[in-house]
Formats: sequence, C-alpha cells, structure tokens
Amino acid sequence: MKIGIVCYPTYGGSGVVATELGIEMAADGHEVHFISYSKPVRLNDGTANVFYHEVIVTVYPLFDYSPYELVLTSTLVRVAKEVGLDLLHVHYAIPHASAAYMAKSILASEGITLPIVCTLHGTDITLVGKDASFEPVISFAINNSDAVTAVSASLKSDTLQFFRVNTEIEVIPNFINLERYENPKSTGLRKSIAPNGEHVIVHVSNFRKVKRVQDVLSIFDGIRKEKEAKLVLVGDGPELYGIEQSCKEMGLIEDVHFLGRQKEVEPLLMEGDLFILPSTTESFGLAALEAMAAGMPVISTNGGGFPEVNEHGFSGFLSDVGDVEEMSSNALVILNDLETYRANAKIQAAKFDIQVILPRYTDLYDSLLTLV
Ligand code: GMT
Repeated sequence: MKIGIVCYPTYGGSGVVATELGIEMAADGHEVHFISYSKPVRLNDGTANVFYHEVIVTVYPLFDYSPYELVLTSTLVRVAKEVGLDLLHVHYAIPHASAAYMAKSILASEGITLPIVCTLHGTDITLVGKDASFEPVISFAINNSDAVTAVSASLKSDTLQFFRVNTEIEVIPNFINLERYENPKSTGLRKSIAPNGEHVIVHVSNFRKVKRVQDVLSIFDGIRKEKEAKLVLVGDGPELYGIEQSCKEMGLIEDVHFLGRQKEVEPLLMEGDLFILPSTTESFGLAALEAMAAGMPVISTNGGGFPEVNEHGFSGFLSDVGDVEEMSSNALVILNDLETYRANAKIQAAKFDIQVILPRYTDLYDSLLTLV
C-alpha cells in the first residue's frame, strides 16, 4: 500500500503518533510518504520505505499571511499523482483535513480516487477547532473524510458535542512501541542528579497553559516535604520562563533540572520514578503513556481521556484539576510502594502496545481500499 501521512512535524503528540504509525507501517512493508513543512522530529533519515515531501511556502510581500493550506493542497495533489498514493491519512484536523478534502476534489476532477482518513488528536477539537472562526470548515472536513478516528472515547464525545458531525468516528487509541523500552541506553541522568538515592520526578510537555506546569512545581514541593527528590522538566514552550522564575521564588531551583527539548525521550523516562501530568485536559495524554511504558506510575488529572489511559489506584492516581494537595499525597502513596506501581504502570502500558493497535489502522485502511 502507498500511504500519504500529513502531520505537524514538531514535538507535539499528534506529530509523534503520526510519525510512529508511519514508521511501523513502513516496517510492515508499506510505502509511506510524509508530507509536512519540515521533517517530523522523530523521523530518522534512511528509514526503509519512508519518504519525505516538504511543503515549501514562498513568502510574498503581498500576503500578510502565507497561504500554507493552499500550498499543502497542491503538494498533496502532486505527491498523490507522482507516487500513486492509495490513501491519505491526515493527523490533526486544522488545516490538514480541509486541505485533504480540497486535494481529493482536485484529484477526483482528474479521475483519480484518493480516500482520506482523518485522525482527531485533541486541541484541534477541544481548544482551537471549536472556535467559531474554524468550526464550519472543521465540521465540513470531518463529515467529508472517508474515515474519521479519535484517539479516545472522550475526544469522540467532545467532537460530537462541539461539531455538527454526521459521520461515524472510530476510537483508535494512541500507542507505544514497548520494544523501545526493553534495552535502554543509560543517560547517566539519575546518577548525576540523584546520587544519594533521591526520587526522580519527571514532567514532559510543550509548556503551554493547558499543561499547568505550575501545579507540577506545587506537587513536587509537597513531595519534598516528606521525601528527598529531584524534578526533571523536559520540553519547552511559552510558560517555561515563568516556571523558572517560580522555581527560584519557591526555593526549588537547586532541585529542578531543565532538559529542554529532547529528540529521544525513552532513555530519559527510564531514569525516572514518577511522572506528573496535571493538565487542564488531555484528549489522551501520550506523554503519560510513554512514562508508563518506561515503568513510571502517573499522577494526572481526571478530565478528558486520562481515565482511559491512567487507571486510578493501579498505574497511578487521578485528581481534580488543581487539587495539588491530593496529587502530592497520592504521589507519596506511590513512592512508598514504588515497585508495585512501577510494575502496574508497565502492565497498563502494554494495553496500548503497537502490536495491539496497529492492526486497527491496517483494517481501517483495507476497508477503505476495498471500496475504491
Ligand atoms: O498536547 C498538546 O498540546 C499537543 C497536542 C498535539 O496535537 O500534538 O496533543 C494532543 O494530541 C496528543 C496525541 O494524540 C494527545 O496525546 C494529547 O493529549 C493531545 N493534547 C491535548 O488534548 C491537550
């Protein structure tokens, strides 16, 4: 099968899921063509059966806003014809789903059929997409995709609530490749930051408001009242500077380590004891799943798709948004019985192994191709 994948190339979860899916499909013998404005961060050069096509937007002084969606559409049409794509899978509705619809229509006018799969990831529905300035286009693009998937039941329900959807949405959860967590290279992180057996607490995000990184600091502060611990913050984003300031004001700065963006997170996660993700909402919380795969139990909030990923009292604990006291005391429960929760986290992660989830996508692709 020749599969086109459109995604954001950055560190966000939707781009990660799209890239990992493409890599697995390629490993299964399919030809996979990534189409984006920059090479996806988790895509390594020289991966067999994988190709990358860049969307190059020329900047004209006439335009205040460069028309990315139009250039993406033209690139999709060109790539589909040049390589003979069998189907196109777009990740994140804005603007990928509408660009795909337009490309499909152009191709249809030339007698070429290109089925479209659209995967909804989260903020394209819960934050950005439902804005009135996007809603009619998103509703239309969802309804006119040949198949629509959502990464959690919660996201499916949000989509049905916010958009005028009259098409079936299939829930296919995000996944991880557990093999990657089997033989980790040591980064030496634990040895260097926690040489006296301190607990290593980890948070990974894009440091946007929705991640509530300030709560991570408060929870860490609560943990430190009872246990020696270090906090590792991975990623960067708009809130990072303020978080650094807060660390200083709260007297935490000596025990907080900022690692910035990391291309390969698995080896780092393997060095941690406990993961904290206190977001206002997460459609899924891929970072929490990756943490569990590395054997880290998770302290999270209880909104969105979290209850589908993190099992309360088993792989971690869920609390109301902002209830940092409860989250700190649950963190201590985990740290007092760490080996049990570590084992549970791995059991929970195994439910989302790529071997379990990949056939769901393959079946979906096959069902579309039999209709062509
Ligand atoms: O979390 C972000 O801000 C990035 C965003 C993205 O589109 O990359 O993540 C969303 O998609 C991920 C992959 O499906 C999910 O694991 C995240 O939970 C979701 N983020 C939110 O819903 C806030």
